[in-house]
Amino acid sequence: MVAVNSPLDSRAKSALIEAFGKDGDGDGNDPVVALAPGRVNLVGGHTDYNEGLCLPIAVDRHVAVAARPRDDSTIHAYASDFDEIRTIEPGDVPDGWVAYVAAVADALRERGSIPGVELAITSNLPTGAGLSSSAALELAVGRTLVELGGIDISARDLALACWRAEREGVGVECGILDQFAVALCEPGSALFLDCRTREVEQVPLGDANLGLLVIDTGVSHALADSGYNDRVRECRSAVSALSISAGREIGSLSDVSEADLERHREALTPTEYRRARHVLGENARVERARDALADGDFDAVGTAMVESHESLRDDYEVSCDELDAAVELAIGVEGVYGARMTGGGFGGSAVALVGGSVLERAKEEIRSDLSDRVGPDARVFACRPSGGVHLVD
Ligand code: GAF
Repeated sequence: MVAVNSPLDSRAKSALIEAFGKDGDGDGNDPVVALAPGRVNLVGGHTDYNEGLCLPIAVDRHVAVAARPRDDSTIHAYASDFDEIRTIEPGDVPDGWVAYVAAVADALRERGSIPGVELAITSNLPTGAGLSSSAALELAVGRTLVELGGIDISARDLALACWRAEREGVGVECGILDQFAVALCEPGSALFLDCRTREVEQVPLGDANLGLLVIDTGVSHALADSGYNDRVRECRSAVSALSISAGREIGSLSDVSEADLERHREALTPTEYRRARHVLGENARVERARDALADGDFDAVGTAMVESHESLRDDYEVSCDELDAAVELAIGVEGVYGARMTGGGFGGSAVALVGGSVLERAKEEIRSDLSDRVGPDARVFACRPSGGVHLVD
């Protein structure tokens, strides 16, 4: 058994040996180990696939992958959380967690030669909790594969390859938020991401005494099975209707001004109108929150977070009772600047921005009411801003 208290990267190495033996079929060298973080998103929900803006922070919960090469092209993958070994050949389209491994390997084969590998996955990032565990798995696998394949690729291009893998290999029509956050966040900063230009700007948190609390509702979601792809389609149909009404090609909802949206409101169904109103308002909130964060005005960041949650709940309809209750609970606690759902929604987690000096007290206060107000499986934990995917010695 792998000791649960040892560092995650050591656990991944031990899991590799446990699953495949000391040397396995590999070359006897030490394995390559990558750590990829989860993320929270301060503001900018469901804007990424609308070419909009986001403001994520990577957190210090990770997926670790330890891998060593084989002399064939087969991937043997072990997930310690499921205690399961799966074997995949190039081009296979398997189900379950290994679908992410297969899709990333296939996407990277377009960039160079990927050897067969034995790999082990360990994690302290909850899955299905809206903290980007899928992207963390993709990036951790991808980082080890490019290292073993000797492929020269930037973090940004690795993120794009993993994004394509999730869309084409797993069937989620996601935007680039998660893969970019997991690849490009830097310790001590939030990442201002423009999903149209795919340019990023680090927004330093300075020596601000800030804390993050994650409230995992315990209501699990899988994007592929949730209403996520429906929202993507609703936004697409709003764009088509607006293009016809305006008599010009509109690329995305982020191309539309609030005045244009009102002018062409009649061309949209009430649902399309509310989806569009969320996206426009959310982009504006991200800009406000980015400026406020840079100015150290955390009350203003918190206000943008709460407005974001209300818009996701009422206009975008991706929240649920447990997420609403988690946000209500958090914003009632002294020292909490703001809170909102994070991730795709329909379950998962809320994130709260909290003054660092009151973090422990706020966490305990939230914890004491969690099961009554949010649900029996809910839990709260503190996390710190972290850096993006990296190799560990
Ligand atoms: C999920 C998706 F994967 C992201 O692309 C993003 O759309 C997010 O939901 C909502 O902002 O995490």
